Amino acid sequence: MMAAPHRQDAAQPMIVDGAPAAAQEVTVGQRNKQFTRDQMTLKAGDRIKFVNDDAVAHNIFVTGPGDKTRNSGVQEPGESATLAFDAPGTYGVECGIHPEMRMTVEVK
Ligand SMILES: [Cu+2]
Repeated sequence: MMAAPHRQDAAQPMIVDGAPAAAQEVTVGQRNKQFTRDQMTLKAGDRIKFVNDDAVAHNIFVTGPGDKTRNSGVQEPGESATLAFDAPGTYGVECGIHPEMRMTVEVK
């Protein structure tokens, strides 16, 4: 049995079993012209912080679901870009500068 939701205001996120429905942020590196992960599963609302650990500039280009695309712009060495994944679905992530850099993000 789940505990009854503690609800003070309908606009507040519901708290179930005492755990806040907080979004998580995970870090993925860009190193040697590769992402440090090639696949990742997230919950809706989670974020990925992409950190450029390389000596060259990178970029984050995200496709899907649907026609939605996002582009982080250029990340110089040492810079990061944080993107939220709000809608469930399968996302393709690549570097617009090095198209061989790819990862897949599954959002549940
Ligand atoms: Cu790149």
